[in-house]
Amino acid sequence: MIAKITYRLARHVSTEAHRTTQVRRFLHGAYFRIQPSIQEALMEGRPVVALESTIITHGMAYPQNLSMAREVEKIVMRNGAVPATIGILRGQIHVGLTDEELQFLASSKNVIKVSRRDLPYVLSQGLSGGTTVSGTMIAAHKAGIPVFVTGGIGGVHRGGENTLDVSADLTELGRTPVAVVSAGVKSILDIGRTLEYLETQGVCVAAFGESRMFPAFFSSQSGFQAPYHVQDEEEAAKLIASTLGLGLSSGVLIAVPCPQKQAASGQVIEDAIQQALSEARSKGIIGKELTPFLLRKINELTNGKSLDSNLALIQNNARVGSCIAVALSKLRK
Ligand code: PSU
Ligand code: MN
Repeated sequence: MIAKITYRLARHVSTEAHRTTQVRRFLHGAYFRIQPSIQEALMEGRPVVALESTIITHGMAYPQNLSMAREVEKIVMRNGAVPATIGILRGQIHVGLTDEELQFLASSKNVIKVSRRDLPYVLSQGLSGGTTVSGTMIAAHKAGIPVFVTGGIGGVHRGGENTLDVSADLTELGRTPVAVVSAGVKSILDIGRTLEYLETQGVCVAAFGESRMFPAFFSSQSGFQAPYHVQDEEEAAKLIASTLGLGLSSGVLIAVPCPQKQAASGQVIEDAIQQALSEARSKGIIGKELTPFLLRKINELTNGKSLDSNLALIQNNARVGSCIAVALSKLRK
């Protein structure tokens, strides 16, 4: 009996090994490249933080997008982790970008915003693009990076109960075991329905720090409570470790409230959001163009105030996310 089980196990392991070899071949082949320094860090069990690139290609204008991307990488390094900015160049997913590659993505006008559904087309056509939270989670998971930092994730758009405009970020969180550290979701979205949908998708959502409130990006108060709450990076790391340890296929959302100073400009930005939303409606802007349109418009209407807050938030998330990655790597040793 035991021999039979051992045999089955051995067969399973060897099929697994074969599959792993094949996957590796694929990973290092035409479609996927991990920067050697990042690969090394991963093999040594050092903390790595994944970073997205739609925020660079479609979330902010040049050259602020470039300085933001460079600064965020520096913050990750200063906090003891290795940054892995993820993007697509000429049909190949890159985990880790050189400064030249960052410059290219930041300054190109015709790169694509790439979520899960866009990946096959962009890769097969040899195109370049910025990966959204959804696209970046897929790449981070394939590379073996469990912690990913961004500004805000996509969600259920206002009116989404009729338009069905629900970001692929939410379904990705339901199917890919990566922890996303963000400042919650912007109030350009329907925050209540976004939280409901995350529950349906089986995503464990936790507010980070003192407050139990789910933050709304520019404001630390969304009016909604987060289902769970972690005090510090150690508790956050334990939460991620239990997800990975159980082999759950779903991800975790850690929502970090914005620093107090940024929350002050919250009302100004809230008014701009209302105006941007009504402009998007009257212009008939839908689909993947909607989020970039709203972000651009809000920045214009607030004379760059929203961009300043955006930058401060991302930097804060990068610091918190790196500390979580460091704490997680200690737990796994
Ligand atoms: N929210 C922001 N800034 C951003 C995005 C969202 O405040 O840059 C980007 C992220 O890359 C996110 C994507 O994954 O937009 C979501 O787009 P959509 O709503 O089309 O799913
Ligand atoms: Mn959408």
